[in-house]
Parts: sequence; C-alpha cells; structure tokens
Amino acid sequence: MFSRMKKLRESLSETRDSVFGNIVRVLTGRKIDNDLIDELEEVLLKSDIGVAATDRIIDNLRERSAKEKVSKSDEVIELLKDDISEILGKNRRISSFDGSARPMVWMITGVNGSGKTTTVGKLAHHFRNEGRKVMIAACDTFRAAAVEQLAIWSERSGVDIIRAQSGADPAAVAFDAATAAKSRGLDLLLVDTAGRLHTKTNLMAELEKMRRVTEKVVPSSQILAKLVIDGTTGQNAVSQVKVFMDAVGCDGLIITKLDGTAKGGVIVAIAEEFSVPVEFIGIGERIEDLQAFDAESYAEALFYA
Ligand SMILES: Nc1nc2c(ncn2[C@@H]2O[C@H](COP(=O)(O)OP(=O)(O)O)[C@@H](O)[C@H]2O)c(=O)[nH]1
Ligand SMILES: [Mg+2]
Repeated sequence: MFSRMKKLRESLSETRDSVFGNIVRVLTGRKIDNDLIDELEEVLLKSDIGVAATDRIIDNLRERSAKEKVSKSDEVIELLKDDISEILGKNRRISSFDGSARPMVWMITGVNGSGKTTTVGKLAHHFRNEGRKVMIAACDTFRAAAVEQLAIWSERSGVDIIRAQSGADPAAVAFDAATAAKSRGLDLLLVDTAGRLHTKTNLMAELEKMRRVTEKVVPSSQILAKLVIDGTTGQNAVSQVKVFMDAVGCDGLIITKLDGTAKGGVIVAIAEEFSVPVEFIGIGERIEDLQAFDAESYAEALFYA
C-alpha cells in the first residue's frame, strides 16, 4: 500500500510541481482574503480541472472562510484537497465481479493511441494477480501490428489470447472469444478494439455489432464498455469522453499517461462533468503501471510529494 502511494506521487510529480504546487506557494504565509481567493481561482482555472469544478471549489471556499473563519494556509489547502477528493469520488464504481456472473466481458474502447492495447495487457496482469481467470481478444483487426502488439501483452501477462488474421471481422473474433471464455468458465474477457474515430459511424456500427454477437453468448448485463482516455490531452480529454458517451456509451473510464504530464487535473474535470466512474489510471508503460483509481489518494498526491 505504501509503495502504491509512493508510485502514484512520483507519477503525478509534474502535475503537482507545475500546477497544484502553485496553490501551496500562493497560499503559504498569506492572509486569506478576497484577493487571495481571486488569485486561487486563477490558478485553479489554469489547472485543467475545468470551470465547473473551479466554481464549486471557490464558492465553497468563500462560504467556509466567511463562516468558519478559515485563516491558515494549511487549512485552506486541506479544504481544497477535500473538495477535489469529493468531486473525484462522487461517481462510485460498481463492483467488477459478483462471482456468479461469468464471464464478464469488457470492451475496451477509445481513440487511436489513447492506450487501449497497453491497458488491456495491464488489466489482464492486474486481474490475473487477483486470482481471476482472464482471456484477451484481439478485435482491432484493422492493422496486423495491433494484433501482434496484443500477442506480446498476452505473453507478458500469461493470459491466453484469441486472435484471427488481420482484416478478419472484429465481431467474429469477439464471438469466438466470448464462446471460448464461457466454455472455459473464465471470469473476464478483455476485448481490444479499434479506435478510428474519424469514421465515427463505422466505429459505432462495428462496436454495436461486436456487442450484438457477444450477447448471443453472454447476457448483456455482463458486457461492459470501458473507455480509455489519454490524460495528456487536457481539456480535449473531456470532449473526447463526451463524443464517445454520445456515440457508443461507456460505463467506466480508464485515464492513461498521467505520468509525465502536467495535465493530471483533468480527471477532476471529467468527474465533475460526467457521472461515469474513473476505474483505473495508467501511470507508465510497464505492465504494473496501472492502478485502481482511488479518489482520496489521487487528491492527496496532487498536493503532497
Ligand atoms: N507513459 C505512458 N505511456 C502509455 C500509457 N499507456 C499507454 N502508453 C503508451 O501510449 C502509446 C499508445 O498505446 P496503445 O496501447 O498502442 O494505444 P491504442 O492505439 O489505444 O491501442 C504506446 O506507446 C504506449 O506505450 C501510460 O499510462 N503511460
Ligand atoms: Mg491498439
């Protein structure tokens, strides 16, 4: 647990040093008055947490500083941290497995380059470590390289892969994989998908078809769509969630590449804007660089090294 928090803090160092650390710097040794709150508002608006979350936090701060006479800078930092933690935690995730519904099927969606294939590999490793029986399906059949890339993750994670020739119908691969996962009594099938968002209608039709054929084998309540979002894109990430939600829907988010970006505040904007929970975060390229999302730890790591 300790090393998990340490790793999270290290990964968020850029966001902390260039954004949230400024809040601490602005506050330290200052009297809490309207000028200071205005200054804070400015810093927050530049932090990728978005206008809505900034408004909520600043309103709350004004109210509480008036009512409770909050005057010390560290009290204000705690207040801000609690508010951010509350926003991050407002969309509670539903539990992944109830033990009887088997297999669960997670369709991993998102635009090209967001980190879908990598995340499938990490998730396979994560759930296998939890003692789950996992399989992965290579349904980004558009490029041969995508299938090969997933095959490497299959080896790394020690999880079986269902694959076909490149150019095969992704729905046919999904169907075969779901059939195999069911007959083997597996807990989880992770489906890697293509992300050609510029042909949105095609992508939508493709994902819908994959779901439709999978439903012939697995009840629809066991088929979930998880959306992978590249955290380095800042406010663009927010519009990407919206586009995907409108086009294909999703019931859980995975935000990647939070290591080495200053835009880690974007998760706050996403949590504020949507009611879908962030379930995992990607904090590196290695197999173990995935963490189940925890609102409190995340808020803590934004402020403190
Ligand atoms: N630093 C970092 N890189 C990542 C993370 N997740 C994915 N990547 C990298 O992002 C690039 C695209 O990932 P990929 O899984 O191929 O994306 P896909 O096109 O959505 O399948 C690869 O170079 C990955 O190594 C992450 O959490 N952190
Ligand atoms: Mg891919």
